[in-house]
Amino acid sequence: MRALLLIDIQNDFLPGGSLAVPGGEEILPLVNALQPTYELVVATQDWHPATHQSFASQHPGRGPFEQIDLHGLRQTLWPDHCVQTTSGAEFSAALDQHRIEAIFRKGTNPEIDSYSGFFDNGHRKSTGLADYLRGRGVREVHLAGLAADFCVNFSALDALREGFEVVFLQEATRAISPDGYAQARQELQRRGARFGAR
Ligand code: VGL
Ligand code: ZN
Repeated sequence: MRALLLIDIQNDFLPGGSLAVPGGEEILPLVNALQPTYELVVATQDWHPATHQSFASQHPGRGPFEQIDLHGLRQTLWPDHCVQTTSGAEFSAALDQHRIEAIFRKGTNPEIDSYSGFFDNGHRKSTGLADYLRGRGVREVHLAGLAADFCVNFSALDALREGFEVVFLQEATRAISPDGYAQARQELQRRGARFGAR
């Protein structure tokens, strides 16, 4: 069976948010229209403590979008975003939530970032999402949400690694960087992800 994964459709990634993805709000009508066509809808939620080390604010002298080494991993520094229990971390009020059966939170460990809904960026800890999906009989995962070049991309890569068929719903995502997205797309296609509408 097929599941729809809604990645990080949260206020901070939408207009007025601290890390707004260009055009992010444009996906909402499509995401809502798609949901009833899937047997299972699952969401991820970026959920950082205020001291998360991916925040530029935690590194004096550094600014957002600079790169640093964080415990051996390359880390892009971000504006503070999706801080636990703040309105920026909430799902968009325009997102229909009534069909979402489970929410997987990520990015809770302040020392490591977590773009994928399946694992942290070092693949050290699983969120349990892959086992949950398998337990529900899912074989095919369709992805939508924000941002195409970060959390949707890394979730798609991990879904492939976990052996799921992967469909990247490109009309239902938007990217932070067009170049980053073009590269991500090539790699995903090389690994067998399909792109397009459902
Ligand atoms: C994301 C950057 C930092 C995303 C999350 O959801 O794509 N990007 N945290
Ligand atoms: Zn984040």
